[in-house]
Amino acid sequence: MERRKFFKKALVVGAAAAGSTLLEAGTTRQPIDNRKIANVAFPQKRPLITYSDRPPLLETPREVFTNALTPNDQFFVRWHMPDIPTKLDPDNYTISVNGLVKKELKISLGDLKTKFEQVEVTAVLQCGGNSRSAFQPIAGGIQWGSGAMGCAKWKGVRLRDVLDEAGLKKDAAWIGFNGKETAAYYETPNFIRELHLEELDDHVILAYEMNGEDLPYLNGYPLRLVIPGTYSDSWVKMLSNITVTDKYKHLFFMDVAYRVPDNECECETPQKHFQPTKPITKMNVKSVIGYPTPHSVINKNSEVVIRGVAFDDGHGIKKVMISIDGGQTWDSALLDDGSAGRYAYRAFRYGFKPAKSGKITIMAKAINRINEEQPFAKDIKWNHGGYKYNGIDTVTVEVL
Ligand SMILES: Nc1nc2c(c(=O)[nH]1)N[C@H]1C(S)=C(S)[C@@H](COP(=O)(O)O)O[C@H]1N2
Ligand SMILES: [Mo]
Repeated sequence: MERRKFFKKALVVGAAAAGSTLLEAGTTRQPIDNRKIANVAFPQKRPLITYSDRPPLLETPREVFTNALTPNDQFFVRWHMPDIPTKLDPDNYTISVNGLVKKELKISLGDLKTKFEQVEVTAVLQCGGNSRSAFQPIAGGIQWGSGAMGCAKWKGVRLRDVLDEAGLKKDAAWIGFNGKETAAYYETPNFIRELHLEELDDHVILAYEMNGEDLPYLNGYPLRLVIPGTYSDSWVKMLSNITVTDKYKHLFFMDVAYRVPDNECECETPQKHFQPTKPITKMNVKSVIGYPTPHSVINKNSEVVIRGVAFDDGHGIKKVMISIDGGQTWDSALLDDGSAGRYAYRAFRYGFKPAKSGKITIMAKAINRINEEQPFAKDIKWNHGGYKYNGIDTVTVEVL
């Protein structure tokens, strides 16, 4: 029971990324829903919105979010380094657990699958920079639309069980997770994230399966960290080692990227950077409309069923409100039964018949069990990294 104390409920994870690096420079702003599906083939992926092919930066198109689970071959992809190891032999793959542990471990995939309890969790994986392109004025980083997210059923073993097997030494406080890929230039740091022991709970798993299949290569085959309720920037993919330390190590991806102002509104002005900053951790409440999209063909007097997904950090979604008149009046959508659990997408639907032709503006606003709700886009608080955008989702579509 002692160790339970380590795994207190609050998850605080860092975020990462974008703010900086080589890959993000030079991205241009494109309006949401008007991006290119590139003709580059990526292994195990159907065509996705492509920001870069090296490293792969692939976004899921909006229409996929009519489903409560995101298919593996349409799941978004984000890597920081251009070189991702390609020769991964599952039979010889091991992760090491070292540092302030009583017994150093080298665990094979086979050991993970047979010597530990197997657990499953359905959870949303969302980049902290998802929907960044909606920030006004433009915020730095990849100009993601709303598809830098997905929801999958993850299977693996509890991180806690693995750490227990190694046995933590008295001063253990931080856990570093290192991905297998290395940087192309020696100035570029490896992708390592650190979490404090107190940020971890029993829901945190080392996952080798996603929606009943091996993890796709680009989503971190053969093993990744899954931290339900938190932004995915710390869900380290293609895990190579777990290192336990007593002190926080200063690392690029912890200290520079994936941070927001450490003030009440987590906001700042484009003119001035607020200090200090803090890592982005728990996800805020959000919804995305999957149908209709701006490209949908909708006929007057036809039965239209608006569909989409809503989620938060695990409090759970209570309600999704829909407006078909640009936010003047609102009505409740029907929600799915919620049986996928509190970290999963809650799918919603709302039927209506457009009575006249012309443009209509459809909006979705999710409200969670502690009555947090999505703000109107005009009330969104701005930050330099363009993190945590959760404005009321809006789709304008032409009725013919
Ligand atoms: N090893 C490794 N893990 C990583 C990253 C990375 O660059 N390398 N990027 C992180 C970020 S910023 C995000 S948003 C998610 C993306 O996960 P996905 O590609 O499976 O969608 O992986 C995280 N884990
Ligand atoms: Mo990310």
